[in-house]
Amino acid sequence: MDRTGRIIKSISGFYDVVDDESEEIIRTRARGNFRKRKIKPLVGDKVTFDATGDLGYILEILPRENSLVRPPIANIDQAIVVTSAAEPNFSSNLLDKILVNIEHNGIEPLIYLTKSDLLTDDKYLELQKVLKGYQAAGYQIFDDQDSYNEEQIGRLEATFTNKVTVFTGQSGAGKSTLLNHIDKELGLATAAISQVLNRGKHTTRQVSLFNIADGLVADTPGFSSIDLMEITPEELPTLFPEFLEYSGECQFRGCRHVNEPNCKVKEELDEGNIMHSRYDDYLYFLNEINSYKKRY
Ligand SMILES: Nc1nc2c(ncn2[C@@H]2O[C@H](COP(=O)(O)OP(=O)(O)OP(=O)(O)O)[C@@H](O)[C@H]2O)c(=O)[nH]1
Ligand SMILES: [Mg+2]
Ligand SMILES: [Zn+2]
Repeated sequence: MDRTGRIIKSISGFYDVVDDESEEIIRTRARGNFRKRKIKPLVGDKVTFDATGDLGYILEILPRENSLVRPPIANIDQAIVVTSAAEPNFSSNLLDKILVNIEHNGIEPLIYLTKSDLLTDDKYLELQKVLKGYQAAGYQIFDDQDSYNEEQIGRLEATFTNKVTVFTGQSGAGKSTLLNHIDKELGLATAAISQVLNRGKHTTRQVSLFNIADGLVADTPGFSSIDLMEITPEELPTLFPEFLEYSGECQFRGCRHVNEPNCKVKEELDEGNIMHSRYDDYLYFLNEINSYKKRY
């Protein structure tokens, strides 16, 4: 009989699958007809497979709840957006872009600040105020000046239970380092960003899922930029949870909150209840998405 399991790792054409029943890890290949059908198995995929010999074969990929392109992973419940205060410097534009992409896929984002030990106390307090704005917008934040504060790490770990969690964010933000602090046995490779820039490649090269705190947690390769190719101008305002809170009170249904009269979102912006940096990024992304349309 076919067995079922989940892909936890992909290494040059092979997929390691954990059997749902025995919890045994079996190395498999994808059936030849996947390529013909242009289907590529992803880490996180639930599959049926057959393993009579040394090597198993993935027979079928079960329907995906969701999937991300960057990082490539499927069936995720929540994303920890690892955001560095320095090296690389904090960028609200990049953070907002990452959040919009995650929201687009119906995944819950949490924001975890790293490297604020490299800031002066004044700069840290300034950044903390910005992050409190994200908290008010509806995001859970982890912003201790010591990224590895035990109480905070415990609070993060408690969110992993019975979920699939992906660590994502810029290359060098500290995803693998944070995971090594959570589970001392992982021993994931990490590197200072000066070395990464010299080598011109990312330290983590593949997506892998680990068992932590009764959940599955993925380390992934970071990125330096992402795009908004999959998002339409109509969808964009719905990916800012704090806009959604007020958009029902805009005069026009489908209000884009740009130049429309009696726009509640713009009123709340003027009242200081919506962050200017988030609204500015919204306009910036809207412009970017409209410019893709012109090109294609
Ligand atoms: N001072 C300080 N350094 C940190 C902190 N977190 C990570 N680092 C350092 O930042 C560098 C990059 O960390 P990594 O964990 O390799 O970053 P990554 O996000 O996994 O990077 P990729 O795998 O390329 O995506 C390492 O030298 C870490 O020691 C922090 O909170 N404070
Ligand atoms: Mg890494
Ligand atoms: Zn509006």
